[in-house]
Amino acid sequence: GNISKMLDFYSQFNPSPLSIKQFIDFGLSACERKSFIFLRKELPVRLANIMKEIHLLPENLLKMPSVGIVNNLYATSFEDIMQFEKVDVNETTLDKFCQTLVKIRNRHKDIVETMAQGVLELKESHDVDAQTENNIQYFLDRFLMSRISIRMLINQHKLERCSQIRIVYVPSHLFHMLFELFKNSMRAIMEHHSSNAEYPAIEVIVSRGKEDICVKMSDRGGGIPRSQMDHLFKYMYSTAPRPTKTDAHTVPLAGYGYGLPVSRLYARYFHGDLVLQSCDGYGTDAIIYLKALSNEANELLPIFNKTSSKFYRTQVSTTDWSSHCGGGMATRQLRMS
Ligand code: W6P
Repeated sequence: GNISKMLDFYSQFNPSPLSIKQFIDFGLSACERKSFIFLRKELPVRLANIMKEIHLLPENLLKMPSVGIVNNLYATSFEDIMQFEKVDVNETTLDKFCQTLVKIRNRHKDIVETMAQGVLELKESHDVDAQTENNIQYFLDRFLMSRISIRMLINQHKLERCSQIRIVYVPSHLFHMLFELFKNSMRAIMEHHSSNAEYPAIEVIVSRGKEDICVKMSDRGGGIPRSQMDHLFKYMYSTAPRPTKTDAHTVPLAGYGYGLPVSRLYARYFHGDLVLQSCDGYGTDAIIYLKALSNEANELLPIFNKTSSKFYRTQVSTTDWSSHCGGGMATRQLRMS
């Protein structure tokens, strides 16, 4: 119907990445009207881009009830914003728009858990092959990054309305990343030194250079085997028991094992990164890299196009190098989060 036509229309546009400098300048000028004009186009573009991508997911996953829920929530929010496509801009419009954004933000509050649930539903009902797992990893990175960016836009619009300059990403994104890293280090230390009376401290170094701000956290928690390293960032590798609903609200994504991959997305969102380096038997370094310059800190956004859709159809290549390092590490399960 009409909505799918609008989806086709808006998904043709590429999202427009903003820099932190632009977010700050937007906030300084505090022009709610300008912000509205920008968002009533940009939000549908970002929603449509990721909604198109949802439809490319493996069919088995698309059929899962939780993925259906996610799909419908996105469609509803897209329709909500369509109401503002051609309206006159006045105080009433601005008020209504703001209320709509709050409604959308609340509607999508638990969508990461719902999507994670969908992946669990798939895991429990089907054998998941490497190709499917690869697709899901690719999709979730893009889906979650899209969500981070949409929430950033909504939060910034709200702040413009309520006050002077404030920027919302630094505190909440940084909190999420540090919380996750401290949690992992602390657990590793406690498990590695369980019989000792004293635990080695976590060492944190913060540096600022011309280009980068770095936060390095070093623990002596016994480290991680090199073969396990990649798994730490895999959504499908989470093996911890399912949390209760209440847990999910007190701790960022407790139990779904999305803590590290999502933390890395927060770092990458403004062209930073999060990397781990470990010495098996000794300890682990985690480094958060952030752009020091606000004009270099641009949003990194997924774009729906031929390249992205091709990814979902491309076989994972396993044949151009010999395999097998032995040890069966790929199937050994690691408790994360
Ligand atoms: C560990 C495992 C880990 C993951 C992320 C951050 C720190 C650490 N330390 O042993």
